[in-house]
Order: sequence, then C-alpha cells, then structure tokens
Amino acid sequence: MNPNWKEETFCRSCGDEKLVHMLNLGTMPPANAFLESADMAKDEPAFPLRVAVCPKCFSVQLQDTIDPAALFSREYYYFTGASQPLVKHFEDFGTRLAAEFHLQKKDLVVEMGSNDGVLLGAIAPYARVLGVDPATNVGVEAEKKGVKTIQAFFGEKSATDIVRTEGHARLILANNVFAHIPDIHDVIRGIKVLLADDGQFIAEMHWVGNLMGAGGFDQIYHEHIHYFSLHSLMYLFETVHGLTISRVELIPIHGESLRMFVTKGGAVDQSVPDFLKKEKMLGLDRVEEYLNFSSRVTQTKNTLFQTLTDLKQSQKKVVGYGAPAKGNTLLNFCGIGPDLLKYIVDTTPTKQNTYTPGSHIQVVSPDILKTDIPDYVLLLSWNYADAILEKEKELRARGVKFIIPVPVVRIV
Ligand code: JHZ
Repeated sequence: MNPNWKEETFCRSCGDEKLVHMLNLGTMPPANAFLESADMAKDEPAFPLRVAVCPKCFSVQLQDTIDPAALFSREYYYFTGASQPLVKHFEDFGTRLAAEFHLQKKDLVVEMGSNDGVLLGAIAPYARVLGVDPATNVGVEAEKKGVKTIQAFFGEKSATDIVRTEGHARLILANNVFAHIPDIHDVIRGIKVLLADDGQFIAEMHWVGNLMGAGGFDQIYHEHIHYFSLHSLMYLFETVHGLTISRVELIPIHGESLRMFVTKGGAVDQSVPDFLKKEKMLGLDRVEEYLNFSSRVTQTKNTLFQTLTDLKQSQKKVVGYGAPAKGNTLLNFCGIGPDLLKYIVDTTPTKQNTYTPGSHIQVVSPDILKTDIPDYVLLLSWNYADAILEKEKELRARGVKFIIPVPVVRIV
C-alpha cells in the first residue's frame, strides 16, 4: 500500500458521521502529475478515487486522501496565468475588492494557494499583499509581479508566523484551494488567528450544486477533497467554528463557483437565506439526491467513449484542447488514450512536451493547429468554451467540430 494514501470513513467536516459512498471513479494517478518523457518508463503511482456524502452535514468529500505534501510541495504544473479568462476574472475581482473594502497601504491582504500571484498582483497597488503557496515553482512567478510569497501550507502555524511578522490581515483570500485541504479545521483555526476582528475571509470554490447538475464530474480528482454546498459550509464555519457566513455569490467560473464572505460576527446578507432555499429546492440537503449522481456519470462516460470510437472507425483525426487537471479524470475514467486522441494542445509552457497522467497522451503547444488541422477537437477545458470557441473561430470556419463533453456530450 502506498504510504501517501489513506482511506477516510468518517466525515472530515463534522467528524460525527460515517460517510455514505456515492461514486467510484476507479483508480488513477493525481490529475496534475504530468509526465516528462523520462518518467514514461517508470511506475506511475495511482490511487482510488471515490466520493461520499455525510448524512449529517451534507459535506461531499473523497474517501481517499493523498498526503498534500505529495500533491503540492513540488513543481506545480498549473499556472493561473495560462488561462486568459481566469486572469481577467481575478484582475477584475482584485480591483473590486480594493474599491469595496477601501483598501489602503497599511492593510494586509493574504492569499492562500496564491499560485502565480494574478489576484494579489491586481491588489498590490492598493494594499500590502502576501501569498502563501506550498509549490516550489509558482511563487517565483508571483515574485516577478511584486507579490511576496511564502512557500508553505496555510494553517494555524503559518498564520501565527504571519501575525508575528506582518500583523493581522484585513482580508484573507482563498480561490480554488479551500476544498483542496484534508485538515480543513487547521485552515479555519489559521483564519481565526490571522484575521483582524473587522476582517473578512473570502473564498471561491466549486459549488456542489453545479457538480450534481450542469457541471462535470471531471472536477473530481485527488486534489479536490471537498465539494461544498452552502449547507455544508454553514455547518463547518458556524456550528463547528463559530464564524459567520455573511454573504454569498454564485459566479460563472469553473462551471459555477460559490464565493463566500466570512466574518467574525455581525450582519448577514439576504443572499445567505436565499441561497440556502435554492439548495433545498435542488435537494442538496437530502442524501438520496447525491446517490443518483453515479448513473448520470456512467451515461456520460459511455456516450463519450462511443462517440470517439465511432470517429476513429470513420478515420477522423481527433485531438484534445486544453490539458486541465479535470481533463485527466475524464480521460482516465472514460478509458481515452492516444489511440483515440492524437495529441492535446495547451497554452501552459510547463505542460507542453509532457504526457497526461495515466492516459499518456502527448501535450503540445497550440501552434501545431496552424499546420495540422484535425476533424474534431475534444474540448477538455469546457469551462472556457465560450472564450475558446470565439478564439478558434478560424478553425471552426474551416469545418473543425468541437466536442463538448459535459454536462451531456454535444458537438458544435
Ligand atoms: P482550468 C485548476 O484545475 C487547478 P484545471 C486546480 N486544481 C483547481 O482547483 C481548479 O482549477 C479549480 C489551458 N487553456 O483552469 C490552460 C488552453 O490551453 O480549467 C490550462 O492548462 N487554452 C487548482 O486544471 C487549462 O486549459 C485556452 O484558451 O481543471 C485550463 O485549466 C484556455 C482558456 C486554457 O483548471
């Protein structure tokens, strides 16, 4: 048994209840473990990927934990800056935060999982910023943008160190990172230590309502331990830790993400009860609703595999577009390899000339599409479909069709 893998049976969030299994995606390598050519001959560690729901607090989470040090304390292949729509999203958000919170140079803004510093870079002209990220390479890019970055996991210990050297934070930000942490309680203890009394913790994370409905099951991979609803977040932040979720927003990023604002107490905006009502209508406070998910996932898998197999039989050239982490869940779960996808194009320089984990499809620069015109493109980065379809309008005008895999397989 791999020492980096552990099975959980009890809810990581409320700690009280035994988890109820809802989906098994098989065994696969971590989604961001792209392979260099020299790694191809080596044994590739692979781990079970199973999802469960807690019948008490409705927290959806993996049954399998991989030691975060093995996933994140290394070179990280994902750079926020490689996706233009995401850069715009965070630059706009940074400008909005500066205006809404009247940020001044004396204010400290800390971001956990700050990656290459796109968001903090947008806030840096207004306030003191500090990134915290365990990866060995992304902080170097952030520093180039003037974003001081500590290489560490955010938690009670790092928060205490930051208070000692920098003081308390007016804002603590967490975008697509809060759901990545097995010991979520250590992170919340860190937030309580670091946050000024009138400060706010603001987090964006994929919303389980989107995952269960229009979103893709491919957003499930070992890095994503938790799949939160507002119901489960309320239990965690309010019941367990005595903090207040004061406002929520649903934003169109990675399908649909939930943005929540947390304070140490005070007024609660109408958006919170309204959103809870919406979740109740979707059945997110009932275990049975979660148990239906598996059959929908199997349906997508079968349709996608059949579509690609048919195209291969008709001798069509099919390539992948985007090599996101989520694409690796899709490829591995659906059994899609180099026999069905000739290569995958991706804008991230660190991913180019690597191979996808598990499925071993080569990732190359999008420049190849200037000379090697495919018949079909499987859009693995489906969350940027509008932007990519617009960007590739010349390819489409030449007759190239795009296959969008989720929520149901469709060809445009
Ligand atoms: P993207 C990331 O997941 C990583 P991923 C992380 N694990 C997380 O939590 C989630 O976000 C939420 C490429 N691309 O953003 C760039 C093009 O090639 O969907 C990226 O490799 N051309 C922290 O990896 C990938 O697609 C383009 O025009 O699933 C997109 O990755 C565009 C727009 C993107 O996240």
